[in-house]
Amino acid sequence: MITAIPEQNQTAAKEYVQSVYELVIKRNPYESEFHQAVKEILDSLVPVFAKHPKYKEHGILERIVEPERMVSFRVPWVDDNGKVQVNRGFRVQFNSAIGPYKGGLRFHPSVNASIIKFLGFEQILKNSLTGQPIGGGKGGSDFDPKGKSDNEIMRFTQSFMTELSKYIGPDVDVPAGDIGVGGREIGYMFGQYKRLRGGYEAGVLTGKGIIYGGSLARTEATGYGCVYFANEMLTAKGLGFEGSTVVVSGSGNVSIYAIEKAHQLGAKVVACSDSNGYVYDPNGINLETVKRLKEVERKRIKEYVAEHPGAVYTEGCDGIWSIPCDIALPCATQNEINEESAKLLVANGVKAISEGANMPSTLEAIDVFLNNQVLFGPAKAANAGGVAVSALEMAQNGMRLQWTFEEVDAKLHSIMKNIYANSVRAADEYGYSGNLVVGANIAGFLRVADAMIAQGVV
Ligand code: NDP
Ligand code: 2IT
Repeated sequence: MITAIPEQNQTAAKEYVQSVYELVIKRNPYESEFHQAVKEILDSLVPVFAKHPKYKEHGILERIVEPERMVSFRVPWVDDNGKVQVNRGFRVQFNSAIGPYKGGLRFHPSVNASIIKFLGFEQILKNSLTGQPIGGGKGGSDFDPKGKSDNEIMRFTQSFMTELSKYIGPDVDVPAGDIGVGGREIGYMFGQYKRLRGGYEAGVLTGKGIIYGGSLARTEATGYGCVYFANEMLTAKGLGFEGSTVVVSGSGNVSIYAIEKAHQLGAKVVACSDSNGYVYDPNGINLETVKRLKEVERKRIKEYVAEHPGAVYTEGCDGIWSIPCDIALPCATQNEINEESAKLLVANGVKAISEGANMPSTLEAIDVFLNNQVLFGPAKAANAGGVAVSALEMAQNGMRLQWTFEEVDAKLHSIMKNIYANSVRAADEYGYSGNLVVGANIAGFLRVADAMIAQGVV
């Protein structure tokens, strides 16, 4: 039910939220990605603070923007030439109001405190939206896995885990994968953690291999979930994937399974990319080729065209958004769609965007989509399927049993439907019908905020 909120409450809430945002900038200078994530969320929460003064009285905003803990550590390792290398490791334990810290680890040269904090901050509300008992965390390193041998990856991950192990545990903090961290890296980290602990704590990491405690459908979960979410938005408008043209950026874990599910639903995915460039295949992307090139051979997406002569490779990433499509699934990295790309997508008739990556659209790009009535599924809702199945992996580990692929997939599907329904409901209730950015932020926030109030000032 929409209840009218007095004008002066709105103004006061706006000023309050702005003052907390300014505090964040002052306290965390130069952290532009973190500022961006905080701005998007805080602006959405104005109607909540206008309606419910209790959240201000309990200092929820001031507390939620400050991580409970953040560690940064040295990761020394020796490369194949016998040379000592030093990387920097991070873990932010942002919020544990509704469960142990939960969130991925990213290995990419761009990783710094700002990127880890933006991801950790987003993760608080994303995890809350899943309805599962998981708090928000994130970590990673500026280590670049590209071009490294298997042995180098193992030595690095063992060194990384030697320090990280001091801060994590199945009831404390449960990392998983993200960019540059997949099954191989999780396996090496799990082995090292087990050796250090002297016990088999299966629930300490998720995304594990199926034979040693992993969940079926975790590999597929983020990509499938992103498509399930898009499908909810589309069917509500009488649209769907069947017969549509889709563009998916990236060609990693999230992209591959987004492409797979889009194909299963009868769409044609015509393009995908990596950090060097993109391929356009008017016949539809051959997913078996992409899987082999990326998951097995760890090659560049450019190699695709050698096997598919009808396809064209273009150097550079931005151009992928100039390809006309009905549905766009950005699944690579943050800020990959700027205002200009968003305008191009709109001009070419895009109907829906579902964000598989974290914060792939700039704030200006989001405005373009919302102002042009494009269906827009924000990352923390649309890509929550990965962490949701991670929480199902934790549950299976706790029970020492394994569900079938179909069981996990059915639970994932229903979680994505619930996230959509709850985001729609929150947007309606606070007077922002159709705006899932506001809806997802409010629905995610309320659960965490109420738990924080119940637990006192900690
Ligand atoms: P992967 O490492 O498997 O794949 C990442 C893909 O994105 C690769 O194709 C990579 O290209 C491309 N990419 C990475 N960095 C850049 C960059 N700076 N510019 C352009 N392209 C880039 O990672 P994931 O698929 O796991 O993650 C993709 C996105 O999804 C990230 O934003 C991540 O945070 C998010 N996400 C992941 C979840 C998961 O379960 N894995 C869950 C929820 C969100 P290249 O190979 O050239 O580096
Ligand atoms: O951004 C994310 O939600 C992830 N990388 C997945 C986190 C997880 O714990 O599965």
